Amino acid sequence: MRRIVQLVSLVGACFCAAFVSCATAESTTPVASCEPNPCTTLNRTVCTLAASGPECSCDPGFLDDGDGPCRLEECLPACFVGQHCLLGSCVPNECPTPCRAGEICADVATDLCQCGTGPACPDTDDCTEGVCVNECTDGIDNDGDGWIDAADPDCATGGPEKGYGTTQCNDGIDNDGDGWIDFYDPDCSDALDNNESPTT
Ligand SMILES: [Ca+2]
Ligand SMILES: [Ca+2]
Ligand SMILES: [Ca+2]
Ligand SMILES: [Ca+2]
Repeated sequence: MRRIVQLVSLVGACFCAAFVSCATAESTTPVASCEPNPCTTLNRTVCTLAASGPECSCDPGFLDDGDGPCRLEECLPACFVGQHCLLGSCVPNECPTPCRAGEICADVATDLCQCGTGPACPDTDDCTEGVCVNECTDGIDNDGDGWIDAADPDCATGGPEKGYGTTQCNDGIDNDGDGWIDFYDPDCSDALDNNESPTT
């Protein structure tokens, strides 16, 4: 046994065996936990547990460009309202309550949506290129029922265009089987017409 211990000592290695004490083994074993957090370098305190042990990465808002300390993230030119800087690029904010199509999340903390530089649009309006446009004056069939703006019965009640109604000429069905539906059926005089069949 003495000869074995001497051999280990000669090669300068440390073999942990049942009959050999290995006082330095514990001190060279990687810390296998992020608790407590071993990452204490300024702006680099995010700990991730990898196979080789904890790895430290930059705090949110800081970048590791491979050239020394984590540096403050910045986007040049500065991001527009409704965006934030992420890994050097401007990306859209996402509010807790998703903003409507065309609107931007101006402030995540207060869940604030905007249409362009103005406030969020009322339900009757769409945000189009940063401007609130009333669905009943935009010249668009917003609900896809074929009837546009004033011709859509939904606009008679203030809008927005909400979809099909109950009359034969606004129900999405080819009631008379001639291949034409609602607005596209020449037998429909308007959306409130309740007879899609030809009149004789
Ligand atoms: Ca419309
Ligand atoms: Ca419509
Ligand atoms: Ca119909
Ligand atoms: Ca028809």
